Amino acid sequence: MQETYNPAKIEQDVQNYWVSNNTFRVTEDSDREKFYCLSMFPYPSGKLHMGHVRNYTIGDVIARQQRMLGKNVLQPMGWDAFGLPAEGAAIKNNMPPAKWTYSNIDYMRNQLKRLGFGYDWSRELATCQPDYYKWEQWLFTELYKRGLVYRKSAVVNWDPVDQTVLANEQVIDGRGWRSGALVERREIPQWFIRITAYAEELLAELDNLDGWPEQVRTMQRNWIGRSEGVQLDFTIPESDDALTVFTTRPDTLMGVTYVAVAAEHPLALKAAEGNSALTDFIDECRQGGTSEADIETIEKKGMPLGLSVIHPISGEEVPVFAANFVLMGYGTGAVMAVPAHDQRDWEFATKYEIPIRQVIYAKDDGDCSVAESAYIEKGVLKHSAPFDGLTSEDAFDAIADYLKKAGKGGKQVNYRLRDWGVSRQRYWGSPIPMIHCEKCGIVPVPKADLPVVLPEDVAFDATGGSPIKKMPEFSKTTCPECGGEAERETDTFDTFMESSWYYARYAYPDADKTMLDQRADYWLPVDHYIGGIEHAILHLLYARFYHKLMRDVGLVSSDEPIKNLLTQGMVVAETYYRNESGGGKQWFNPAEVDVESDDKGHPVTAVCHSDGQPVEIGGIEKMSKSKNNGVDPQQLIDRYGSDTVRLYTMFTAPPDQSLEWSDDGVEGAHRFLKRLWVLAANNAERIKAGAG
Ligand code: OV8
Ligand code: ZN
Repeated sequence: MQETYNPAKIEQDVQNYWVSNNTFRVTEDSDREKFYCLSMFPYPSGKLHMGHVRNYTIGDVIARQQRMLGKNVLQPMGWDAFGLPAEGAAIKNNMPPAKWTYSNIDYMRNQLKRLGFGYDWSRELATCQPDYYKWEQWLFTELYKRGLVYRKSAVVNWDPVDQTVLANEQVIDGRGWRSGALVERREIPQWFIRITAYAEELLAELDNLDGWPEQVRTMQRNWIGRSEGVQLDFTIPESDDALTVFTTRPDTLMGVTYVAVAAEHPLALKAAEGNSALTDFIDECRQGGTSEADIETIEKKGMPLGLSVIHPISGEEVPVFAANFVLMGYGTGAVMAVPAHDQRDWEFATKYEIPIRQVIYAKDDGDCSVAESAYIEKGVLKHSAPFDGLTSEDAFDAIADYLKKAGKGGKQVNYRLRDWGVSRQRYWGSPIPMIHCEKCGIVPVPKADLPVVLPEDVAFDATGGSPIKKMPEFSKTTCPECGGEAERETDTFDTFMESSWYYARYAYPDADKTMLDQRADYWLPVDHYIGGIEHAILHLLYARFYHKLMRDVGLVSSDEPIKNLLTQGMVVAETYYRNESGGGKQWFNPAEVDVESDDKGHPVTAVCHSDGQPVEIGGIEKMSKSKNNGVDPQQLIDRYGSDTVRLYTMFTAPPDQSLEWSDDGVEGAHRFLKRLWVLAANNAERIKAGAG
């Protein structure tokens, strides 16, 4: 044993030993207790960041402990390889996304190996490989046959200058990321998977996931958002149609003073014919992004359609407004408005001088005035004949019954959860395996013709639009049913499609006959899953949903994919900047500044060492490119070795809490390992004897 600590040599020797002995390779063994330890697989974005190092170190420690307990431990690794960043890089570097992706994978795989994580590399997968995405294409066609997949118009962000659809993250302050043009909302046909058919089960089983943080379960519950309410119809005069709305507060029904519909609502479009002010307003409403956050932050605006609908109980005429905060894709595209008892409605009514009619009063005669703001509490009904005197709770049932008897509505359970829109008008993703035939309509690609392979050798033009949308070699095909000329779907899947089932495919990564086999049932569910809290809702909900879909087509027998979940905390660090003349900020990496700290270790002053001039201290934030406060793990590995980096990340903070970066802490971890090494080297004989 050497006397000085030489991590580069030790780590290399040990890693070579692991490779030649297949130390981490595992097979199914029904005589041993299995343990499946999984860390969220990375996007191959270029190189590892500290968040990855932390995630994978935590996972490796758990895996190692379980191995020491004698279990048959599976710990795999792979690549979440599709997605928008590869397209951005392709445009910037004039390189096809596939090439960029595969070269990043090679670099990052080496980094993971250098960090010494105990992965079974024989199971490695990359989601951009046709033999991987083939199976989600196949599942999609199966779901289509079962009525769980459908196509319907939905709004997208449209860049009128680049003439292309933008992803939500490409819309910045309502403008296109490349062109800077005001983004418009456009409706185009898109593919959906009916996750709402599983809403009840996805919600109910959260109660059994006792190995999950309560916080994550609460977030999923809120996202699914089950609410009990009433659906009811306002009749449209001189028409057979009704305007249907859903409300969780039927007790306030007699206080409705207007109804608001989406700008794209058929009623609004009809009213706009020959009404130029309304047409202009509808056009204006089309501007701005489509995300929920975009809608929440816009200034609420509306315009009367110049028509009324009939209140289902009072028979009064109620004016209809088009409003920019009501979206066609959400519910029925229409909402009843009760300004006295809903704050948003109150503000809207005040702005447009619509009457505010109070119908709920405090039970205890307390203050319930609606002069300054809405009164949103429950209470007792007034001005609501024939329901006067009822409590809100009793009125719920009474009004629901009344509507039911009148054939104008009734109780309904509603979910906030929407069906999962899986089509993206982007290039770097799995092609959606559908064919459009003029004669036969939509025809799924037959299993024998799968996968529909995404062409990898492509060039992007200046607009950044998807190249396969302009490639007849890709889109022209023949109809599997009638043999006539047909068009392929050129949209691709949301990348959450790939990450929703990769955990199962690791059990069976090289299979080419079926999506999964009984090996998946040996390894599943994942015993411990480790990843960032940013995936608390979408990824983890889609993974649960996919698992149930795979169960229902007979591929797995468990109900839930993940037994225990650990959401790791962020890696955070101090930020440093200078104000620029244009109002922006220039951010300095912690490695570029010298800091004076007070006796508690808090930085007091900082100077940039290249020019000796001061920089501002910006506070502690998540390590990120935009604030330039990231510490490159590779530099630390080169300088101290992997064990120092791993030891430091494990000892500095509990896994689920944020880890505040400290260079001194890394030094300390390194000194500790050096001392430990010397201690062991000096006592090598005694240790050997003791162990023997
Ligand atoms: C810093 N491919 C997806 C993904 O998130 C996962 C898939 C299952 C949907 C790092 C950042 C400072 C975690 C992340 C994830 C994993 C892979 C990052 C946590 C945020 N963070 N903390 N500190 N640099 N891929 O490549 O982005 O949540 O668990 O590792 O991350 S990823
Ligand atoms: Zn046909």
